[in-house]
Amino acid sequence: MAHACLRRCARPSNNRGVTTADLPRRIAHLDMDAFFASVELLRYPQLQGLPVVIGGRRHTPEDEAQLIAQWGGLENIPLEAFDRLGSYVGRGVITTATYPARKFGLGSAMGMMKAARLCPQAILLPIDFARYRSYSRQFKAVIVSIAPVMEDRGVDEVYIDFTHVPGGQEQGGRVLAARIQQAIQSATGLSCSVGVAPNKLLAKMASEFQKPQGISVVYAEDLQALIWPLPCRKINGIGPKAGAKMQALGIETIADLAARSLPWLVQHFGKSYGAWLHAAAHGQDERPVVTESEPVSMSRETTFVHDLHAVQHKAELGAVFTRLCERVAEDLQRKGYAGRTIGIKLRYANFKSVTREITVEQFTQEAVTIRQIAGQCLRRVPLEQPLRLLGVRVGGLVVWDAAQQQPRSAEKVAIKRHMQSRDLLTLPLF
Ligand code: TTP
Ligand code: MG
Ligand code: MG
Repeated sequence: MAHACLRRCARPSNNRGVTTADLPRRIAHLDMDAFFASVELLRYPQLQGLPVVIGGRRHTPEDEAQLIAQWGGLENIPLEAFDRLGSYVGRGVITTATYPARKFGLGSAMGMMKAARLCPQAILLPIDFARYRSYSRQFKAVIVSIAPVMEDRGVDEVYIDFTHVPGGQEQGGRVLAARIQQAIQSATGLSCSVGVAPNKLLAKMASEFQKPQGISVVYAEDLQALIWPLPCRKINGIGPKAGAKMQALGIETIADLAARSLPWLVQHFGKSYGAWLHAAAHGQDERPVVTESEPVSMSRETTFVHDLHAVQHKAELGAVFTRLCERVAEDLQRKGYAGRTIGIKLRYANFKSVTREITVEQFTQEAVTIRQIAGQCLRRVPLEQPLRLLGVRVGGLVVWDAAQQQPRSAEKVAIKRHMQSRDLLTLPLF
């Protein structure tokens, strides 16, 4: 099984702090409501309003085909025919639960056996990641068609810079938030919650205030009334460990944290985390919304059907190796990149992995050059043991001007990015 991999690094938009037009910065955090479960309910509308959890098995196309053949459509499956949590035996955890299931105390990451004790009648649906990813792409495409400065934060959430978007300043951003909410609802049938605030930190907290289907607007002057009463753990960046330490130090709420001096926080939490805690407790966060990412490396790897030995299967391995280099070169050329750090990855039959890389003077996107340098890497690893996986990677990428055989100028890169983002806007949603 061969697959391609693209590693990316973030590139910030240039909207930092107050903008050139002196509009106050308005940043939204949008998070889908009970995401995996809501996507499932689109195909099983008969489960609306019921406690439903997603977890355990994987949904397969074969299962689905069989159910459709049996019932003439997924929407026709009677409630009695669905699996119930009470009959689950195993070590699986819940990915998410519908809001009716949350009334029983069910939620993400809870063991299913424990959840079954709390709500045995809850309906249990298998997981279908491909479908959630597809809906994830759809709702994000809706957002960028309305507000183009969007930062992808995972399968069901994004930050959006509202500052310069029509409606983004009206009622603190509520008008634009409602427009986006409706557009997502009509394109996908899914609901979401939005928080709008002066920065990402506060927006992230605000999006949780009125879930599901909520819009919460926070202004800088709301800090004391809306943010300070919350427990410290509500700050994205204060995890279980830091939270426990704070509790031991008598700090429960964000107000308690804000009451501590900067030197005190630095003394107890270290220089950089202490300083960050101080700023966060005072609602300060200058992070820009990161709209695009540039790949830092591209790679191809393959897991062999049977383990291969370097001597015994020399010809076969060599052919696979060359093919991997060609595939990486094709990826680079198609996407317009070149790199000068060439690396390999091997996994032995005992699952131990090794990597080697060599950085050369000249950037390349040519299969022959990649093959030659990757070959040098290969000579630097032990090859006594049989191999189960082989991979080739090109890193240290730059946007490459193939005609001039040199990296593109910053200006041309900016234009290329602009064209790419325009393409995104014209993509069909489905
Ligand atoms: P969340 O946004 O945390 O949760 P949610 O969308 O289900 O519910 P809410 O309305 O509170 O936002 O996570 C998004 C999806 O990520 C969620 O539907 C399932 C998945 N997920 C897991 O698989 N495991 C987890 O522990 C969490 C937190 C989420
Ligand atoms: Mg969510
Ligand atoms: Mg989320």
